[in-house]
Amino acid sequence: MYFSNFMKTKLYSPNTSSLAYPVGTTLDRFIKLKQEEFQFASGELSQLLRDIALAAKIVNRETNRAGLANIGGAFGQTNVQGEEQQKLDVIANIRFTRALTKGGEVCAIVSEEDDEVIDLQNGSGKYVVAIDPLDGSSNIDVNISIGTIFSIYRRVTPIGSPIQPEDIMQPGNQQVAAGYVLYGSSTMLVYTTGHGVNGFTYEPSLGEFFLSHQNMVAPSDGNIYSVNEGSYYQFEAGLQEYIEHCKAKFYSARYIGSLVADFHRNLLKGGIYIYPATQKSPNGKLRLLYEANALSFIAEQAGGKATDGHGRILDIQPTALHQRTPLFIGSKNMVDEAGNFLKKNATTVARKGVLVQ
Ligand code: FDP
Repeated sequence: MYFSNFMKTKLYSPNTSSLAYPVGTTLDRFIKLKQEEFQFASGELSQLLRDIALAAKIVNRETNRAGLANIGGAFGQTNVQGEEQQKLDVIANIRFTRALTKGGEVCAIVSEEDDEVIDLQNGSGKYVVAIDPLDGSSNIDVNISIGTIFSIYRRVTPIGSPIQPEDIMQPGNQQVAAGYVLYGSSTMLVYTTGHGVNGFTYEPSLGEFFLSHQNMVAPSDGNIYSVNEGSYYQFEAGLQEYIEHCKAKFYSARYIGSLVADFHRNLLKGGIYIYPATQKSPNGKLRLLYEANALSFIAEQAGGKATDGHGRILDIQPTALHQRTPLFIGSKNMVDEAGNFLKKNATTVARKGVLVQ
């Protein structure tokens, strides 16, 4: 009896999906195995993903010691090489730009930290990267999770010719890969190449990302809503109604104020993240090219949804480099429901009557 119970609990039951990529699969190996699945893949995208992972490890290291650097008073001063010590978001920008430049696969970078496109003058680079090197930067000083968000596009003009606006201003539905790094209680890299979403957890003592979340799937429903309710009176009527609806259903309010962290939690647990149009920011706050597009691609690949409250984020044709967009993202049914509230109340005046579109 004891033996058979023991056997019941201890018997190894093979999980066929995890057999393909067993525990212990490093990001490098995973990328290589995936590359072999695509006919004619040249390996450049794989190398580009590795470059990003390498920069992420360095930023992870810098993030972990940022507090100490502050205590030591080194920040804002010069280091031994006489270089100015810089804030973490600037450091992250330098790390990623350097990795992407040296890698050789990229011809241009759009970064939150740079006003203009960085033209790498790389005749052989066929990819364009849009990146927010360190998102949620207002959380750095208080030890709360922050992230990196990236989108990868194939340039549309011939390789070797000068970069053109159409190489840069591509809608999100043209992304060939996108991902984020979450510097949280553990550091994770999550990415998609349009064939599902996979997550890797960083093992600092080994210096490797290991596959930990294979084929991530966003629950189609959830009970978490994430929005800065401090701006409630600046929201349009439909959104105010939707928030009341969330409360009436006893949903949990969870808002870190760090997009990657809020998005990641809702992706795993089911929920909706909203950064809407407000009176202060009529186009929302988040940037289309290097925040909304990447996370929307991931959300859709995981079975979730992303809109600007009305239409699909990935179909927005960008018109400006640092363009903003409202963002409703997460569990599909929740995003649909929020959209229905907006539609239904489009003509209703918001409580306190501040924002009517
Ligand atoms: P931050 O300004 O700290 O960089 O991307 C901008 C962002 O953070 C998001 O990460 C975050 O979700 C949002 O802004 C928070 O904005 P509010 O303070 O207006 O809620």
